[in-house]
Amino acid sequence: MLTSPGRNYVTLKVTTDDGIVGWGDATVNGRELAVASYLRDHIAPLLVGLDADRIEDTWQYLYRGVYWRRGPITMAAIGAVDLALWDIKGKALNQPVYQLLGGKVRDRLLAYTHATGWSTPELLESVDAIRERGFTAIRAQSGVPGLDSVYGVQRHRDAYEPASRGAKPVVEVWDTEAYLRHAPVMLAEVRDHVGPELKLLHDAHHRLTPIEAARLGKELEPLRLFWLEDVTPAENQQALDLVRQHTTTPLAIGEVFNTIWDCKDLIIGQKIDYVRTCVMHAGGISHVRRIFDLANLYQVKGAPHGPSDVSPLTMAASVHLGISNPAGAIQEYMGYPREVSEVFHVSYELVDGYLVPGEAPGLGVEFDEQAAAGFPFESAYLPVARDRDGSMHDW
Ligand code: GCO
Ligand code: MG
Repeated sequence: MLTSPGRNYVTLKVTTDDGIVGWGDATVNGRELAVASYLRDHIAPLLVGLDADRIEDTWQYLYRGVYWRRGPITMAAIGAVDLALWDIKGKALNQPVYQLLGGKVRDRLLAYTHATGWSTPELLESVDAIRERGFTAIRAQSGVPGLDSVYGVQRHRDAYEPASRGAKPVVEVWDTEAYLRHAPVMLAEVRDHVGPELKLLHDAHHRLTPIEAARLGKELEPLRLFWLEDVTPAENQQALDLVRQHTTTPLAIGEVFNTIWDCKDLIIGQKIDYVRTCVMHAGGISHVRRIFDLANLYQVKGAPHGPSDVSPLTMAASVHLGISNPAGAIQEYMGYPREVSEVFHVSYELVDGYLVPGEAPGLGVEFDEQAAAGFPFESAYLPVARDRDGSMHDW
């Protein structure tokens, strides 16, 4: 089902013969209809008659049994089925999913959220407000002098949403040099303001070349960032060799990856410190726990993507995995538009900057179909970025 409580979500409902309902998230921001069609037209007919108990076999059937493997749409669709089947198994056994994954290895899962301000004073205000909510890990993003729009910040607004409604993507103008002049100064002011203890994160959103990324990482070393995220476009993994040669700033990458094959070389080669693969976008709990287990061998930590554009069902799955897997280090918790809580009733909780899964059976998130119908889907896109000369840049 497609619904738009403040932003678009795709939700999968799986019902067993004995009436147990499992919910899965299948949201791919700006490509919602493609994944909805993949589920409705290509997966739903295959699920009829399968045994809902056989989560792993269903995963293998939908992944290995299909010639055209991988990719964001396919893997999100498989992820949605996987989430729904874990939800069903938990409900059938009357246990929260983290128990089925082996129980807790930590009492609570560290969370970080986004501070955003167009100017540095606005950003510092946002940082202070977030600290007051108890967070000890914060991602800081600001505007860049000379640019009208920048990833992670909304001018004249204190909330940020990456997608905007409309039939076409908004075009943003990007200037890497302006960003590289400003980001170190802005982050130094944040570090000065918060002192040494706060875990400070920053996202470069795939925009830099390897040498630009190396320079930024080196310049930021004195600020002791918790991590610097997505410095270069994720496809070119060799870029990280060069970045690593020049900086000890910890690197996080992986929100656009969708299988273990996308991150195994980075993990084994120890080219990253945090793997950010999203629990739903990479085939669900059944697959991402394998990524976590591989990462754990190499002291790489799991830090799943958790923006507002994956639904609370994915957030819950991340919390169940993170609390029960040794690799689970930190969870992104961007937060949701207000209306989301009318549609998704969650049992996980955010307490003093940490997430806890709650004891409801399954994933612990109920989807209110009636409420969802009150928020019809509206086409929305992520922006695109162009350089000052008009050529496309990585957004
Ligand atoms: C993050 C991400 C997101 C993405 C968004 C795209 O670190 O949370 O970079 O903000 O831009 O998920 O849909
Ligand atoms: Mg990111």
